[in-house]
Amino acid sequence: MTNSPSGQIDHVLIEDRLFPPPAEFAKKAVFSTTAQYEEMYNRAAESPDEFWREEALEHMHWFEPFGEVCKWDAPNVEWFVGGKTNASYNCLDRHINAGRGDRKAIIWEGEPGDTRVLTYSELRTEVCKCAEAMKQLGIGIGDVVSIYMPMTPELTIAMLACARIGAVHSVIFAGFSAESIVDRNNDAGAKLMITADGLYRRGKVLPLKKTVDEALEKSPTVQHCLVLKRSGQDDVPMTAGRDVWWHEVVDTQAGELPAEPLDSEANLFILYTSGSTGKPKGIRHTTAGYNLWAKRTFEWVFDHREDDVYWCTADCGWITGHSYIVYGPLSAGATCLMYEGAPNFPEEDRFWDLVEKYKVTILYTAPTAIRAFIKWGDQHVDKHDLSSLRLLGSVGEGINPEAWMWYHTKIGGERCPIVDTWWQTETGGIMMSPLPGITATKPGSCTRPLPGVVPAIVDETGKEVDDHHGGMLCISKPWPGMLRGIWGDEARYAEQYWSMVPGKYLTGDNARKDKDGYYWIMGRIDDVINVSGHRLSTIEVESALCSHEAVCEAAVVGRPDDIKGQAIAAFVTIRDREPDEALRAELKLHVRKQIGALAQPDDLRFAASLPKTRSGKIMRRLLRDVASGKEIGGDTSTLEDFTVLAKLNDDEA
Ligand code: 6R9
Repeated sequence: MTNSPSGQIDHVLIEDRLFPPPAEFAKKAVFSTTAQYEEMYNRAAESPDEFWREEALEHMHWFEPFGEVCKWDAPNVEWFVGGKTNASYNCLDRHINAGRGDRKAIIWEGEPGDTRVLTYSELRTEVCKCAEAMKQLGIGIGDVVSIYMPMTPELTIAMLACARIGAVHSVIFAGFSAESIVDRNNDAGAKLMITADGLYRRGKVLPLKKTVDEALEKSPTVQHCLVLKRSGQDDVPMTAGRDVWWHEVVDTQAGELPAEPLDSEANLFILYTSGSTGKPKGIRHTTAGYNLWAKRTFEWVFDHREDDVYWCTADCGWITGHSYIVYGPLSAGATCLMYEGAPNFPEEDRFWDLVEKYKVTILYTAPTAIRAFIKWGDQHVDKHDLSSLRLLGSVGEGINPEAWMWYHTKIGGERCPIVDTWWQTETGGIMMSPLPGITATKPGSCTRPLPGVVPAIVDETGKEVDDHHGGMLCISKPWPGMLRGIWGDEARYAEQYWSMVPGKYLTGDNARKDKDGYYWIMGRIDDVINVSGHRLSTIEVESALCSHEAVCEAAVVGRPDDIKGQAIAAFVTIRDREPDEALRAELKLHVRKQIGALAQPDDLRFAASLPKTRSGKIMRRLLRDVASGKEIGGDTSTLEDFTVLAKLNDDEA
């Protein structure tokens, strides 16, 4: 390991296990030969206009044809210029018109165990009813609708209803506070709010409408509130003239509204994502390019087939829910399981119970969930028959090799490929991932870019760096699913993503590329730790900690140090052991053995849990403040559990 020149990162952890795709899987896969991928990748890179023209014509409905394929004037882009399409049409009518209306679209299970199945035809009827009601409430093209709902079919219905009439949805995760709703409503100028009376979470009912009422006092642009009766409490106050019940205004409609032909670049949705500091930004996605990207990446990465039962465990309040619960799978005509509640209700085996009951074939979840399952113990998994599974996916954070191995053996029975999918709210859909029929996987690597994605790793001056070290990950060419801007703040869009390396999209992540051309995400740029001039990535040190049998989760941050510049502070959660000084010393030594003295944590704290965003990402920014003894600053609106912060301050050992 050498002292790293500016911009480069020292790659320190060696992981060279290789898992070729199972032969049985490869035989029937969408991508079954490497040559097929390479041909497609090269064509997309060399003749993007021709490639995407064919893709768009084959995979979407066009009310009016587009002319130019891609109009690129960095940082502004238009795809499929002048064309008219509709995402709800592509998700519903396209299948129904092709005689596939009786296929199951959504198989839903509520937390209390109630169930509902909707075919594509039934789903369209519900979407039309909701769209008709929204129109009566004065909503039309370009109006923003905030959706704050439990994971019920009506959440998908509301999103598609917006898409049907050209309204722009802004889904707000139904765990956010009234203050967060206010910020988002006001930033977007939302005209309508859709919510429910209550939400089930671990057997309790959270009063959603109460939170919304509080928020609406400070949301002057919102004129109406449409309320779904989900939990059935009696004491839901309805404000006359503003609030209406779903069962009164939606269920009574005819359900036959044709989809509005919308411009390719019509705004489809805004999704707020936390900036590392400052206020959340509304990432803006438009219709045609996003829709095509979600559909094709879904089909490529999840190797989708007619008889699959696909389950993405995300919440629709996260981009993963948008692209891989709603727009991707439904455009592809998939049968999707949707689950409302917590993974540990009534017991820690709920997910495995669902997989067995509905014979799920494709499961897409997040490392944070996988690490929780490991902590809860194998006995919950062992009770169930998981033999229906054929493919597993991961998203949201790097998956530590140990968690990858557990997922592979315990859940996948060593027979299911794992697709570790790297992407962002901003990218609209998956950018790098194994293709399950052809890619030999390495635990912890998202492997290679999908067709249409041209990555570059650069240093702080924008120069491409030696691949084996690491640097900042950029994307060099526009792709159809890319964000079109930040709602109401185009200057911030240009500044944040396009100013540092002109002409290239800056992802904000660090990455390195290995000798096989595989990419390894090394964490956020802001998270790099500089120890005596060596720039270390958080994920590698965390993965070393996680490879110790007592460690469940680890988060590593830098804190100021007079001598080394930065010292390493680690926060770990453990299982099957009591936290004590002996374990602390053992874990520090473990990292030293795995990586080297340089990466040995100076501080190691045991924590009951780590602070995370709602989508399960560890908030290292907060831990940095804790580690350096500072007040916790910045935006904490996306923090999942505030009590975690208090607990982190008193070391438990
Ligand atoms: C889809 C989503 C984006 C950030 C991204 C990166 C991290 C996501 C990852 C991953 C390593 C993966 N991330 N997937 N890191 N490996 N497979 O998560 O979107 O919520 O916007 O987060 O998440 O740091 O930049 P979003």
